[in-house]
Amino acid sequence: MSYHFFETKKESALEHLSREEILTDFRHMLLIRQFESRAESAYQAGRVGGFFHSYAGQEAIQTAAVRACGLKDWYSTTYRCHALALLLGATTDELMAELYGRETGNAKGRGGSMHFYTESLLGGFGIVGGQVPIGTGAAFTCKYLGQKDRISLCFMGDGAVAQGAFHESLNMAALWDLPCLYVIENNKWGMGTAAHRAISVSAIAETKAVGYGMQGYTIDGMDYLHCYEAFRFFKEEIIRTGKPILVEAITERLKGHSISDPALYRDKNILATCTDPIVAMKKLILEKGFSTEEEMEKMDKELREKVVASMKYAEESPWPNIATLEEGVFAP
Ligand SMILES: Cc1ncc(C[n+]2csc(CCOP(=O)(O)OP(=O)(O)O)c2C)c(N)n1
Repeated sequence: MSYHFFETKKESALEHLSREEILTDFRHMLLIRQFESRAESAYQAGRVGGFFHSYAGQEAIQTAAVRACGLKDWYSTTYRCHALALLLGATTDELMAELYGRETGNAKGRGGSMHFYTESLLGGFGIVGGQVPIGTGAAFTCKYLGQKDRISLCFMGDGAVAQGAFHESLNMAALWDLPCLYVIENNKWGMGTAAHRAISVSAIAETKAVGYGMQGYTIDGMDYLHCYEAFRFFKEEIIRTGKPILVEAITERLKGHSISDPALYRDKNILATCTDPIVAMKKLILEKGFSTEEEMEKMDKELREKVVASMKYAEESPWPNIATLEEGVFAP
């Protein structure tokens, strides 16, 4: 399928981003990939339980969004939440310990892989579309408190747009002029169902936005510079107009839906030929002379060691005291 992407200029992104910022974001992307692959191996070794959804392949989107919008906005996302938590300041120690179900974990071992949070990340959500009303509420807060330079970024998968909560939230956000940036990360699959078999329209954001009286855009989620420029523009637009925006970021998940999914329904040739955002970023850095192959390999090795050290930290951390099991959790 061919997409009509929002137009951005690479040169313009390079004018706004310093060498240090690009290298920092490359480092973030490598850290996310290392975290996902080491955590996956811990899962397979029986050290991690529950669900586990890897963000591998989608790194450029949230890395660029956080770079363009900053740490002060509100963020919400799906159960595929490891990357956003890392980008918003959670440590590899606390996240790995959370996966291991330990007291030192990000949610004291209560949430596991799908429920990471930070001061500005309102959580990963296990219910498809569950975070959309939450992200909308965060945008309402910004407006209610008169925080004119603050927006809410709400990430979701393509599967969420068929949910009632999506419709009600977007209608309300448009009606009340709420500063919300809704980002559909279209990795082309909702579990094992191809998006085109579940969603009645293509160009999801552009088509659906019209029905809410919003602006809708499609972006290439595999291209960091393009994503950065696009997110910079979206935030500026939301602040300028006070109105929400709906975006579809076309991407590819490099793994199955979750760790237990071997993705046998998927054509392996597509994966073999699709862009890896990290490889693309490496190419850009080499082209610009921002770093060398050796330096980048060294960076990757350091990050691997950092994540491996976090596995040791998690392993050695205490289990939650059984007497506190009901503390900090909500169950009706
Ligand atoms: C309301 C609800 N229905 C069904 C599920 C089971 N479920 C979990 S993930 C998923 C697919 C969602 O796909 P998508 O929104 O495209 O996100 P992706 O996993 O591809 O990032 C489904 C159906 C759920 N968690 N919540």
